[in-house]
Amino acid sequence: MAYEVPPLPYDYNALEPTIDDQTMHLHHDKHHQAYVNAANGLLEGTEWADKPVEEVLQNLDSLPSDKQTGVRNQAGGHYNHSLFWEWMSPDGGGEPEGALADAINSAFGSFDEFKAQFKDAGVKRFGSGWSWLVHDGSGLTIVSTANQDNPISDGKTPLLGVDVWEHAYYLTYQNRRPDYIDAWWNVVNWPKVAEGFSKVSG
Ligand code: MN3
Repeated sequence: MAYEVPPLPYDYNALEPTIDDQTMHLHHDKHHQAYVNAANGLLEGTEWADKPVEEVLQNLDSLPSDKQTGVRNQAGGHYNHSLFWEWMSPDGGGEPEGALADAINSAFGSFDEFKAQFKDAGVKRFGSGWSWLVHDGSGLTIVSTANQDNPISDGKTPLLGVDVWEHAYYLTYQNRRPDYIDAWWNVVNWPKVAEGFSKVSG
C-alpha cells in the first residue's frame, strides 16, 4: 500500500506558542505530503512498494541503484516526520520518568546534560537535518543526521528527534535555531519516547 501522511494527533495550533499554526500547516500538509508523494512515485512498481517504511530504510543498499538516493531522502522524510508528530504533544514538556530517566542519567550524567548535548548536535548540524536520541543496541547515544537520513539506516533505533530544517522553525524563530530547540522541550511527549525505549530496552 502506498504511503500516506498520518493525521496530526492534535490540532494545528495545539503546539502554540512553541510551534505556530502556519508552520504546522505547511510542515504537515505540504512538506510531509511532498515526501510521501515522491516516495510513492519512486517505489511504485518495485518489490519495495508494499514494504513498511522502516524495512525500506534498513535496506537501502538492496534497492535499485538509481532509486537509492531518492528513496533515502523521500521515504526518510516520510518516516522522520511520522515520528516527529508523535514525539510532540500539547501536554508535553517536563522530564522523562522511570526507566527512561534512569537510562538518560546513566548515559549522559543528568537530564540537563542530555539536553545540552542533544541541542548541540542540532545547532552544529550544518544545513538541514536532525538531532536524535537513539538506542544503538547497547545503550543511549546522541547522533545527528543530514537531510532526511534516519538512524535506522545505520542500525540504530530513533527514540526522539528534532527537525532542524529551517522549514520547521523559521516563521517563528527566523535564524535562531538554538532558541527553537530550547523552546521545543516544552512540547516533547516523554511518555511516547518512553514507549519506544521500552521496546528496545526489553
Ligand atoms: Mn521537516
